[in-house]
Amino acid sequence: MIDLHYAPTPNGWKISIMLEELGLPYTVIPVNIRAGEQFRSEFLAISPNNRIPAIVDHAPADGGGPFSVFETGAILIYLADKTGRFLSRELRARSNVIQWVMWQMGGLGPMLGQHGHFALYAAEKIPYAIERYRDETARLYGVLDRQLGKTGAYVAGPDYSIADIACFPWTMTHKAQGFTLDDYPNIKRWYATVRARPQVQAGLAIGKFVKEPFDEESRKNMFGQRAKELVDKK
Ligand SMILES: N[C@@H](CCC(=O)N[C@@H](CS)C(=O)NCC(=O)O)C(=O)O
Repeated sequence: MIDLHYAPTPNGWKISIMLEELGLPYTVIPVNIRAGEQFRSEFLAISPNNRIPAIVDHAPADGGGPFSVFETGAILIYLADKTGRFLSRELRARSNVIQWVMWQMGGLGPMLGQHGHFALYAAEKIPYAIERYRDETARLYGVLDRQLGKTGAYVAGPDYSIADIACFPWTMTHKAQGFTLDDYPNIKRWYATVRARPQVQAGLAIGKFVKEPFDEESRKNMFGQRAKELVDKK
């Protein structure tokens, strides 16, 4: 059994989608990040960066005790290795998938996250920051569109992989962030294919429960973090 410490956000959905794709039994443990539950010491013990999602595998392949994993890229690779699915064992195909997972982790996720922050959430609208991250988002969409044009199928090649699972939930934010997929025909084709997968739909349906109003308290919990306060705030 796997515990999924989770909130319904693009990073959370990567792992709920992966677990649905794999058909592994799992228990959802909600972490209300708007209420500051990511600072609880029990959660920090498995996710020291105070971010969701994280998993605890109670039956790891080495037969040892429960094993926890944080960071979605690491969780996707761990689950793929555990099951032998969505990540080839062949040298080049495996490296291609990992390259695009890293691209998502270091580029697509953080840049779209910052664009969302400055364009949609920040109380003070700073034109330089909005423009900087909007340009970077557009550049990254261009990179993804060219790659999908090259493969003609999925992000890292002909097969659906953890690279698709990593990228898809972030591209779901395109409308809210003021982008249209009409400008990116290869992403548009891929997006429709991935979204139609029943396992993706099932993953996205997990945990609508934790959506709560985004109020001043949420703003403080999520945007007022300073290094020393992180440990055991709650
Ligand atoms: N690089 C991390 C990012 C995770 C992340 O940013 N999670 C957000 C939700 S999408 C979060 O937990 N935010 C809580 C906070 O900002 O305190 C990963 O891929 O796991």
